[in-house]
Amino acid sequence: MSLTLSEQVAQFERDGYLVVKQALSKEQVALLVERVIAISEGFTTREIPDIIDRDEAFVPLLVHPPVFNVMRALMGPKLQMESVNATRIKPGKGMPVGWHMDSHVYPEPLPPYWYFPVSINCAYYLDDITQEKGPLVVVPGSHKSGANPPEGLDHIEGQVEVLVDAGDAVIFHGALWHAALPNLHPTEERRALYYNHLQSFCKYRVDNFKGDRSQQLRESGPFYIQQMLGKFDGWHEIPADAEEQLASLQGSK
Ligand SMILES: O=C(O)CCC(=O)C(=O)O
Repeated sequence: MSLTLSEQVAQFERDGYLVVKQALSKEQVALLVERVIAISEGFTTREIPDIIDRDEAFVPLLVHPPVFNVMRALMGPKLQMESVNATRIKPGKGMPVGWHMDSHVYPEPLPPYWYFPVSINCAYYLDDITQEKGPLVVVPGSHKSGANPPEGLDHIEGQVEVLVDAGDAVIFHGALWHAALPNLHPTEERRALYYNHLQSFCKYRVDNFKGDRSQQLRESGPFYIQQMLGKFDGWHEIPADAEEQLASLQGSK
């Protein structure tokens, strides 16, 4: 049974993460897998950065309704991207990620408001993520712990492995403790996209979105695409026709 928007928000507030089932259709997954394969040739790193500039197929997910609606309910209308990356982990490569938060590392003791302004990531999984494939592991509620996670990948009391199907998205708070287990599958790849969101007045990692497509969309794209690619400083007005533009953008996919 699917959750209402307010149930999704309540679950996110409690746990620090939320699974959006079937955020992508089978056709969308097939297309995105094809494009991830094409752009990842030559990469040996876990992350393939700045995918907006590598293929236009990644642009519509900037405002993809099943995720964008939740993000706006959580963070408000002045969102932008911090980064948009992909990963493609081939069989035998493993490539785990130890415990971390996506928000910046901060020296302890953490002050009460260290985690504001919040960033919220969305991982779209393009393959079924079984235990063997190396699931995302999270510690529910850790986004409110006011502490940094330990280093490494040791078991943490209460940790949850997030097993998802291809096309599912996982939205998670920038302060949530999380890790990714290695891909131990003998023959199958583990592919995902990461759309990390933050408030439009935050400008860290400004080296992202420097390519021709990003620059052109930021200068003359529809309002929400301009905003998502970091055009504004947060003082900007949201134009009266922004929602109309958004509806036609989302409807035209
Ligand atoms: O690949 C994953 O499941 C999560 C990767 C991760 O830890 C991150 O994007 O911060």
